[in-house]
Amino acid sequence: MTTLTPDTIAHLAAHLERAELEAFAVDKITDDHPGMDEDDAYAIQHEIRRRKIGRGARIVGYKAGLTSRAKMRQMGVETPSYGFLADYFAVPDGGEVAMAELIHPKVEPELAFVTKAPLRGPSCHMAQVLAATDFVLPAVEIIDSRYRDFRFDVNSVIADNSSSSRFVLGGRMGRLEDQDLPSLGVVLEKNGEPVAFGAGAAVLGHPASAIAMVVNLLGRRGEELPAGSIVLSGSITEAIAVQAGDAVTMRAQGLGSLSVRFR
Ligand code: OOG
Ligand code: MG
Repeated sequence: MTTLTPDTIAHLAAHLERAELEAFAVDKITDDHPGMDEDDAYAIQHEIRRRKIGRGARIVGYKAGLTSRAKMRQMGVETPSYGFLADYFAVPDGGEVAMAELIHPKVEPELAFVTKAPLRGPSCHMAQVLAATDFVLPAVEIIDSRYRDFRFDVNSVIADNSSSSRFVLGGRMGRLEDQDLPSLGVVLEKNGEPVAFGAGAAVLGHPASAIAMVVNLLGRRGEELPAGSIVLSGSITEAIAVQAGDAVTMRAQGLGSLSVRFR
């Protein structure tokens, strides 16, 4: 049940999307709307998605957020969430991100699932996710909260598309038959120094659980996850802040590596 009026939802979506497109920080929206609930927050996020589609953007998939203890602890938010991924968020492996387009980005090592069959909630199980997965790939998500000082609560961050900003896929396609995802190790390096480490189990015990969670939350809104979607698992480690001049590499056990630079 939403508590905000359709006008307020549209206004807040326009406000947060402008902050994204013009790269400026804003106050968290729950300061002015303390009574808003999770349904309001997703309604705002979906209104941002609708605005982008209206301008010709394509939705290529979704991302799970706040699915590891490391992330929950870092952000002080304990509720996993999702956001959408638009086509222009994608950065090629080895590519460059212009700091001028972002506010205060951070990088996160994740696993991307690419689906070959549609998935529908509300009772999607991890096993169905595995059956519908074509392959997995290492991914670096670049998050960029539109909120001042990267500080928010659960409903503010959901409305802000769960801080989605850019993502990089790379490395090698992994077939699930060959993978032990909970024990798959990852290393994140910044300027050649290892800065964060983890294994797939950090994400809800098994990264496929995070994909099931996204499908079930989409199902609550009557939406299915189409075949051919990219879904990011959520960060395995805490997120690492980056600045102009930084180079970031993710290494994933058996799945190669990928890199991105910030200028
Ligand atoms: C929210 C998004 C979190 C992840 O992988 O956990 C996220 C945030 O921390 O800004 O993308
Ligand atoms: Mg993430």
